[in-house]
Amino acid sequence: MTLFKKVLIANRGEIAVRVIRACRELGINTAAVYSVADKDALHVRMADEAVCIGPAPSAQSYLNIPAIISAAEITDSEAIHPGYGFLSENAHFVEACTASRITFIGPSAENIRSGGDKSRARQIMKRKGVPVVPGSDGPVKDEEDAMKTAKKIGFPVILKASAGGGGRGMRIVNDEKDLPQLYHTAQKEAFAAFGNGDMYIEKYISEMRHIEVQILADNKGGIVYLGERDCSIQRRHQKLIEEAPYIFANTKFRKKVGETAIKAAKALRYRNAGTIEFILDKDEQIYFMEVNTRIQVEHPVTEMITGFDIIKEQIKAAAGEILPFKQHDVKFTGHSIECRINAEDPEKFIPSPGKITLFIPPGGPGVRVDTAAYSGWTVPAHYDSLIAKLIVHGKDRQEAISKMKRALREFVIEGIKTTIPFHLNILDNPDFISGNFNTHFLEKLNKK
Ligand code: MV4
Repeated sequence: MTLFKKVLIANRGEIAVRVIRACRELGINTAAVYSVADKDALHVRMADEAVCIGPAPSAQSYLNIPAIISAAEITDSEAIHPGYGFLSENAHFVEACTASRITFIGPSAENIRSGGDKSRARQIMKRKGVPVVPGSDGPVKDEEDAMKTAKKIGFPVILKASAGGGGRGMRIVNDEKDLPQLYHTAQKEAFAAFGNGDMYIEKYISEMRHIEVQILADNKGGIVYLGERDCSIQRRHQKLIEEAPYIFANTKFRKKVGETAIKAAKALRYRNAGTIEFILDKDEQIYFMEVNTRIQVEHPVTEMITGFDIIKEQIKAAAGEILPFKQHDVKFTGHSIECRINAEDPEKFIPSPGKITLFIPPGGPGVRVDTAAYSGWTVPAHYDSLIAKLIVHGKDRQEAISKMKRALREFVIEGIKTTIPFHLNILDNPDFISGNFNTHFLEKLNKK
């Protein structure tokens, strides 16, 4: 089986660098794209060639489908890796690639549509016997329908936008009398953000952990799970710390959630890498929440405990190779944690772009840094503030925490503010250390 001769990377920052590295190891040439604001970016230097695709605003560059397809054509790229964000979950983009006979390295357009329509994904899962939280069967018709469903499942409920993401169009309703108002504001918000006001309802699970399963599928029906991640440490729907495995997972739990994820993926005839997100309630019951049809920021923690290179596997699967291993070949070793380091004020969480005057990343045993930053580079204000992912691997969780603290202290980033002090604080928190946390950990921390 021959892989691609050249892959175009339709992204920037650490994920573009990560994909270039995977291509290099596979002997594939790379073409980068960049905006005017990224002319000095590391991904541009690292790729074999680079094409400027437009001005700084992403709508005119990294989201510009004709510019990216043209860049693939002029560089003779056979495939495009979209990374995460930007065009990674855009079904039209997948179709534009196919129309230009370029392979999209990722799931099918149909997979992306199913994942993006959250009420439909939920409905499909319910019908296929994948556990879902009690709630509506698909979207609700109107406010009256919403009320009827809410009364049936009982308050509190959570209203969610079918096209939702990042918490927009989402409202918790504790009392029946608040539903009409909250339904209308949530729907308005959803319509403004996504151009789609479809809403669905679920029973609100107040004490949940966010557990997700990495899956990998070839184009011939082969599929494996690479274990779960705990992504409960989040703030305003932005994950800040992720780890694998889930601290309280035993072999039986891993098999149950893994096989449930495969059932969910099979229901969608899923291809390539993806993630099935679950709610884990206080009684350790799992419920399907969403499917993420892209490589995720936190994929490295899974790579660290399984030894697989998920990006390389994505590329091989997209080239038509069948999965080179079976479920029983997937072994889980030790514990991995990732801290997302953002160019932000660690107290106010507001962006802190600017010139990095000194950048000295940590190293040593069990430490991995995925970044596109370097000394003298200016963090542009136009994009996401993620500037580095610090990932550690230890024999157990305790060793991973010690390594993370050591590595965070070693990390030198001067000239801008970063979230390193925030992470050091969390790693000393007794509830974090004992594993006594859920998705509301950071909100509660601020109230103490
Ligand atoms: C939930 C939930 C409780 N019950 N669903 C979904 C998207 C993700 N970003 C947050 N989501 C949640 N879905 C049910 N059925 C709790 C959350 C949730 C949350 C909700 C409101 C405010 C803050 C939150 C933080 C984490 C998780």
